[in-house]
Amino acid sequence: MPPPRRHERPPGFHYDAGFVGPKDYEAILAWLRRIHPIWEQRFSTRRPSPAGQPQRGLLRPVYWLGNWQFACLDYYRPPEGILDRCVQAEPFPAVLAKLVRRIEDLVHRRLPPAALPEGWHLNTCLVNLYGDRIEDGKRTDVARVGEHKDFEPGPVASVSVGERALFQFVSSRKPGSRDAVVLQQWLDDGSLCVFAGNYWKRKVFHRVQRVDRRAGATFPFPVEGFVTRRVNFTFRFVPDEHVVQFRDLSPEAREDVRDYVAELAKHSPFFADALAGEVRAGS
Ligand SMILES: O=C(O)CCC(=O)C(=O)O
Repeated sequence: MPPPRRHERPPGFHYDAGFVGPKDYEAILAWLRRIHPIWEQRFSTRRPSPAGQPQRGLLRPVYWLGNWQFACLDYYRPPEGILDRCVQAEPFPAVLAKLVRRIEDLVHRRLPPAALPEGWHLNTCLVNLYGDRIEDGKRTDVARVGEHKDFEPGPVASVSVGERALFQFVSSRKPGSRDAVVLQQWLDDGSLCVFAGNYWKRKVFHRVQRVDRRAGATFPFPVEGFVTRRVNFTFRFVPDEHVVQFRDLSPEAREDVRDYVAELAKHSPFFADALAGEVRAGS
């Protein structure tokens, strides 16, 4: 698939380098200082991994809002993968709720109603930490994400803080392939990027190729063995009926994620209550 020329770029991509104003930026930093992101394993530690896919840790610590899609439950992938995947999580803090309202207004202004799935609203947020992993005193840059698609229906919006990142859309899944790049955009500190529609969501893949170090940005997360220099918030839509409370997961899925929920519960009243809810329900 040859890259589209600029004037014939399919609609549905929007970038705003200065989306987050200074007050909101400060409020985001204040909120980030309160959370405790976690490291997840890609697959369940209790069931065998899929054939040919060895167990591995994710490249970066994460935090989710609205609902948590634990990697070991394999993310939300309609039409088949919708049950037992999206676990109710903390609501958005005020500053992110405010940004989400602005993004939803922008999307409604720019896209015809027919381009949005029924009930579309941004109720899910993945907070990705990018930086260096430190293991046995050795520092490794793991600030990237390979080619993938986001399967939640409708537009996806991403807000970035910290060092800028090279974000690319590619037409093939060949790792690192350069000639497959159909669009690239540096995602600046405080920027918004929205992508929507068949071409950007379904036809091509997206990836984060690398993250700069020029600004010397770092975030003081209490995550052992990791130095963060960029944080990305990816907002998505999961139909509300597919989000379940922890206690309502199947027994098998609950076993898979209970240790993560217990870890989150150490610092989050929301997850402490979710854990207690399981006991209250006697399940
Ligand atoms: O960090 C980014 O800019 C993109 C993250 C991403 O691709 C994802 O969360 O699916």
